[in-house]
Amino acid sequence: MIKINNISLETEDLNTYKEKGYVITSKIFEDSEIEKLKKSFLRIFDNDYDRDIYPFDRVYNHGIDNKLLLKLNNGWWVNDEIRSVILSPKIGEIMAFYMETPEVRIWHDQVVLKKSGGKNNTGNDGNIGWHQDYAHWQVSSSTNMATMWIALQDTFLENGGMRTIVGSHKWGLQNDADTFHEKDLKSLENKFKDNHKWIDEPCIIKAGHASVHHCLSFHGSGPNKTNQDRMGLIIHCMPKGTFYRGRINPKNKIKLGSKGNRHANVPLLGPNARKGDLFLGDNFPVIWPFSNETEKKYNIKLDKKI
Ligand SMILES: O=C(O)CCC(=O)C(=O)O
Ligand SMILES: [Fe+2]
Repeated sequence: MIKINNISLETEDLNTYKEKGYVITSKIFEDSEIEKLKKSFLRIFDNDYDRDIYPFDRVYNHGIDNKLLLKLNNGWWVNDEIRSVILSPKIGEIMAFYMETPEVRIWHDQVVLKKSGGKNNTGNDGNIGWHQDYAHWQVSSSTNMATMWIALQDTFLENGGMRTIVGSHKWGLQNDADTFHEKDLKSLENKFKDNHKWIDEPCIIKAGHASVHHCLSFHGSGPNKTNQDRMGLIIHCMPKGTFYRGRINPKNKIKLGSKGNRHANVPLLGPNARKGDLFLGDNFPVIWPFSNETEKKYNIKLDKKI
């Protein structure tokens, strides 16, 4: 089990989140816990899993020859320490505060490791394109979803830390903004800037702290030019009542590339999934408010307030 600090939730921070579209939290994980999580990351990318289940998504490299970005969705399925973080009511309470909702469920997590590239790394391979998360999640009914990005080391521009476009969550959903996998930040900036103010601000996060960003906030990240890998544990959350919107363009054929209109979470609703179904059940755990059932159901010990 990973121990999680009790942090105080201040109105001032909520106001920052609402105004800028993101906020940096105080220290949630002590260094000892961060070290454990780093080991979990390395084990995951070594295909060393704690459970009989195997990953929801494959471990893959972005691009054809790219070994700079390693990513796995739903690390909580396969790694017990990550499971104890993702399901923790302490995380749930923080996310409930920012989404201003009485209930928080997990959409999915992401285990992301951006390899050290060294100071000569100016290439795009480790980049994550400017995108809006909700553009990838249009099957969901809620644009009030939010993400916690937990830094496992000091994270800043130089090691390819995440950057957000301040205030962009107020622009609404932009066309074709499901561009996480694109690499050319400059051309994406030109595509999305339009008449908006493009205020590119790095999320400077100390190890053990996290950022929380709104699902309509534009964000992306550049090359890691340090000699250390950059690791981030990412928790995407839904507020109370989030449901499946059904096929976005029911008349269109669903193709593998139909990105925002097609999401791997939908098959998790089962073969009878219908428009209006809540993203609920074992695949979408309720992490706030805490229920005594959770530890038994997911066979894990959680750090919780007593
Ligand atoms: O890790 C990054 O640089 C970006 C991650 C991201 O897109 C997210 O947390 O939603
Ligand atoms: Fe994102």
